[in-house]
Amino acid sequence: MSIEKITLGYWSTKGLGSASRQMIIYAGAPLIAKIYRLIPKLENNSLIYDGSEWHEKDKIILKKKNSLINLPYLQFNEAGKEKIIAQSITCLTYLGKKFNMFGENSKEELDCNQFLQETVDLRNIVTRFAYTHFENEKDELNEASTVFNQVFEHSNAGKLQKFEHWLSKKNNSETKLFLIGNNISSPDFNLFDTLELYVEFLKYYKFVKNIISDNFFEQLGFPLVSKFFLNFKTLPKMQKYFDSILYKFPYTNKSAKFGSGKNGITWDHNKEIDSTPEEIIIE
Ligand SMILES: N[C@@H](CCC(=O)N[C@@H](CS)C(=O)NCC(=O)O)C(=O)O
Repeated sequence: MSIEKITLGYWSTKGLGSASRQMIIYAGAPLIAKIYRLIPKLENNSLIYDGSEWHEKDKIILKKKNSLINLPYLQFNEAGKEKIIAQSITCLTYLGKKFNMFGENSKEELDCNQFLQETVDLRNIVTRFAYTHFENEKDELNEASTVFNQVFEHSNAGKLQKFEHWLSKKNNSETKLFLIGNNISSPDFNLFDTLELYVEFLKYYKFVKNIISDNFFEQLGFPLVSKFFLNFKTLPKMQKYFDSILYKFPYTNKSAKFGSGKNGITWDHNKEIDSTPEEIIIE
């Protein structure tokens, strides 16, 4: 019996679609990545971002099937019926349950839910910053320092110390390190994807001295988060994603100040054209 294809619709960026794309590929299910582009355009001498590839086409059609339609969305067949769901965390929960990557019992399932929300909080701090356009560089660097402190400070107020503390309570003799139990689950993908965005941030704003080595989180005093991150990169089933064009996508969309272009820089609409295809199939 062939495995059903799963469609994941999202912009031509990693953003909120990336962790779901990774999960589908990891599970070995055929992925149809529907891609919508946000096109920067000059209108009356000011820059606007045209999202009509989504807003004026598929969104109108899919809204008839799901009033809550948004990006990302998942479209799949279940028991012969077509289903469409929106909300990134609902997509990750659905995929986790479908692929047995949502904990082994009810306690672990609750932990998966907690960690999905915790990873949302972690991601939101840098995303809010990324989409802010500052008056000047000084303001940008000040705010980057605030983000850095909020995430990396070691007091109980810091966001990342929660993950380090949680991992320190686990039995770390296992060579593989996951958030919940001994097996991979949905929040692992969301944490990994968010950590990659922070790596880009740390390098771009020079918060880490050694950018050659991959152990950024260890350099900042989070050895177990670092172990989790480095371990995730070596997982054999992740390699297909790393080899794909999806992994090369920028983190944020064209309208973002940080991460919309290569290596954290802002997308340069004068020089660059987004030629991402409408559909990327990974089988
Ligand atoms: N809470 C939602 C947020 C979704 C959202 O804000 N999507 C943005 C991209 S990150 C979008 O452009 N949506 C398309 C739309 O509003 O139609 C989720 O987690 O999926």
